[in-house]
Amino acid sequence: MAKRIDTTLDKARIRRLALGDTLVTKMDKKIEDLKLHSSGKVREIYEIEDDLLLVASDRISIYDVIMPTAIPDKGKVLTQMSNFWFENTTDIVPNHFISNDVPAEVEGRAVRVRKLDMYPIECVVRGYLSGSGWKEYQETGSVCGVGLPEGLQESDKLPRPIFTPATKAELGDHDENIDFERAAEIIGDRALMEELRRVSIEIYEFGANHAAKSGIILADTKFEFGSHAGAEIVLADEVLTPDSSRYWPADEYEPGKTQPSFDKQFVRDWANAAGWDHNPPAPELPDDVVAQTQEKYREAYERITGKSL
Ligand code: Q0T
Repeated sequence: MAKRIDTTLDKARIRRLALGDTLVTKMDKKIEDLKLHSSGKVREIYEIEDDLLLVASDRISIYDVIMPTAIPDKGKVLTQMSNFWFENTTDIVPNHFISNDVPAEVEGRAVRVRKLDMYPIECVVRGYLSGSGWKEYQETGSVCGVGLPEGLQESDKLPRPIFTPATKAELGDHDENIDFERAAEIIGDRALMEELRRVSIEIYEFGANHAAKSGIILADTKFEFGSHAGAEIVLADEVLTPDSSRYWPADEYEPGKTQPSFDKQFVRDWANAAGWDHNPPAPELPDDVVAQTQEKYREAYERITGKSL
């Protein structure tokens, strides 16, 4: 009788073979041991090995000022919403997402991403006329060199989404709207700029169509792109979150005026009623405004992703 090979595997070995050793190794790094790469008003970027760690805080900014009171779970909601859009737009463009394997203290509100050479342009897409777009339209009849029909009102839906690039301002400054030709000069490659415009509009349309199914208007949004050795266009930053986009409740949409923000309206209304002049320091938020705002972020997350937080 031939000698039989022992094929008995213990449970631990089966698990290792199925998952791979690296996948079962838990991240043991601490944020305090990482080098800070850069920081914004509401998030930080750290270096981690050859990659970056994007960490979203629970801080909220209103009228470009950071409030002294945090909104619990906001960082987690924005990170998980961005991850949802990354997962669902890979047919349109590759992105910088690597994994959710992050230090325990920032679990859920951080993402490990591939380090890219960033293009120094904000790729803004607008489906509705709001903010600096509405301001520019009233002054010139166009936005970033894109001509628009006469007689549009504030918050009107545009005939089709438009690409309105901007230059990245230093922290505390406002981004400057530029036309397509200026953006192409900055990038140094017109064909590449045309592709960034095409991809930006396609992601926006995908996001806006998806959001519309759950009663949310994605009025406009800002994308950032970079490149690496194997890919000329890689989607970076956070994608289609309420911090990088205007989210409006569709059932309250009423063109001809400024629309309420899906997520930040309780904070704005309370701060204005409190008489705040929008200059720092901002006032501490009362508990009920924090709770209502926390609930709006949770609701946006659930309506967009179909998952519960
Ligand atoms: C970046 C290389 O200003 C920013 O963040 C402030 C907190 C935006 N930013 C993005 C990068 C990214 C990303 N995302 C990347 N994948 N690779 N740089 C740097 N600043």
